[in-house]
Amino acid sequence: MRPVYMIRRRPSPNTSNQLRNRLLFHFVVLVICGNENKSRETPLMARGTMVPTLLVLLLAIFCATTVVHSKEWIVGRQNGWFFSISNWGDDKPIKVGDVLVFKYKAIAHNVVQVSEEDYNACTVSRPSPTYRSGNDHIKVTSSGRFFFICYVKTPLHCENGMKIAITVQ
Ligand SMILES: [Cu+2]
Repeated sequence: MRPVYMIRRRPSPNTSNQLRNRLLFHFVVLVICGNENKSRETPLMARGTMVPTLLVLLLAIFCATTVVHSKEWIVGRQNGWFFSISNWGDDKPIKVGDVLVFKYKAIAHNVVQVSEEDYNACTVSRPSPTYRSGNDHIKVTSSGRFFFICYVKTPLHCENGMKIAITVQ
């Protein structure tokens, strides 16, 4: 960046006060309004838009960071939501804000969020959130233990390990 002021002559003593006042005045103007020279060099970046632009950039970075922090977990192994996966979640550091993704053949299975008792008994004893799309995205909004089973009965899939208990940190 070019220096704002170029003093070519050594000022004489009687003009030094005047010069100092001019410098002070211009310094104050620059602090309040931004760098005049710079705004002339970049006409698109009008004087006074620098601060709002920086704020928007910081906000965008903040939002991007927030998005990066939440993670999608595809529940199960290579077949997704399937039999014999009940220990899949044991070592997963699933956090509040993460998304559980249940992928399966919608005509063959479903996902029911149940209580711990129903999970252990492989039953649905009360109205429970039920997902059937075959590509269910369930966002975790609080910490604790969450229980899901497949409640399709030909034979009962839950009893063949199509059930999962997930601990959210
Ligand atoms: Cu099933």
